[in-house]
Amino acid sequence: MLKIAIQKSGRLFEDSIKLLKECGIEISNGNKQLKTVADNFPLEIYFLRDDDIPQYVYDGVADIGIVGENVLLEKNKDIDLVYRLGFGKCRLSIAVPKGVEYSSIQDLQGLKIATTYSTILQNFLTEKKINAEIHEISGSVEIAPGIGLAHAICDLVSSGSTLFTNGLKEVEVILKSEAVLTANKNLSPEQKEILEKLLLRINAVKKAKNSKYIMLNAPNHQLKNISAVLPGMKSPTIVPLPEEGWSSVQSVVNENDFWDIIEKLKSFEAEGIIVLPIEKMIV
Ligand code: PRT
Ligand code: ZN
Repeated sequence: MLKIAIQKSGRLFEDSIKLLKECGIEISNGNKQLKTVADNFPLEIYFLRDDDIPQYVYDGVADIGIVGENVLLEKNKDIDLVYRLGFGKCRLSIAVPKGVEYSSIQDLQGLKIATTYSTILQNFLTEKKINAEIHEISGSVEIAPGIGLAHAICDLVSSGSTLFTNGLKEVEVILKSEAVLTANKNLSPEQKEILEKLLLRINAVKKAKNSKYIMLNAPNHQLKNISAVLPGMKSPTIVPLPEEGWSSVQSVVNENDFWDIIEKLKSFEAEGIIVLPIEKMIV
C-alpha cells in the first residue's frame, strides 16, 4: 500500500483527483473524510492542507504527495521532487504599487516586502545581494502596500488580476511553479514498485495529452514526403485505399508541432485529414 497526500480543497484538489481518475484509480468516498482507499489500486489517499503535505511526506505519514512546487520549496523539507504534473501553474513574483518607478532589482534595496513565502524570498534576495526587510504575513498579501504595511509584496500570480485590482505591478518573477509529485526518500521496495506503476500511468496520461492521433489520405507518390514529417511512435501506419494510387496514413503527432505539420501535409497533397485526441499512450 502506498499513501498519497493531496489537497483537501482548493486549487489543486480537482486536478489531483482528475489525474488519479485518468490513471484508472477509482476513489469512491470523495473528500469528506480525512482518508480513503482506492478501489482498484494499492493507494490510500489522505486529504490535507497543502502547507502540511511536505511535512507529512517527510515524516512518512504519507509516502508521496501532490503539492505546488512553491510550497515544496518554501517548506524546504528533505523530500524528492519526482514528477512535474503540469497543472496548478503560477509564478511567485515581486510586485510594487503601479505609480512606483522600477528599473532594476536594485530598486528593491531597503524596501519592506510582505509575503507568505519568506524562505524562497530570502534565498532570492540573498542570491541577488539585495538588502530588504521581509515582513511575513499569513494571507491577503496584496493589500499590504495599500494599508502601509510594506512597500512591495511577493506573492503567487496567475492571471495577474489580483495585482491589477490592488493597484500593483509585477516587477520580478522569482519562481515558476506547478503542481509536483513529491516522495519520501526512504520508500520500501514494495512502495517504490507501486510508485513506479503510478508513474507509468501518469506518464501515459501526460504523453497522451501532448499528442494527437492523425489520419489522412495521400497519393502514393507523396508517401515518402509524408512519412518524413510524420515520425509517429515508430513510423506511420500506411494502408492502401481501394482507390488506385492512394493510401491512408495514420500517425501520432506532438501538439506543439501540430500546425506546422498540417501545413506540410497539405503541401504534400494530403486530403481528408482527421485529428483525434488520444486517451492514453504507452511507449
Ligand atoms: O487550504 P489550503 O492551505 O490547502 O489551500 P491554500 O489556500 O493555501 O492554497 P490554494 O488552494 O489557494 O493554492 C494551492 C496551490 O495552487 C498553490 O500553492 C499554488 O501552487 C497553486 N496556484 C496556482 C495558486 C494560484 N495559481 C493562485 N493564483 N495559488 C494561489 N493563487 C492566488 C494568489 O495567492 C493570489 O491571491 O491567487 C491570487 C492571484 O491570482 P490571479 O489570477 O489574480 O493572478
Ligand atoms: Zn495552504
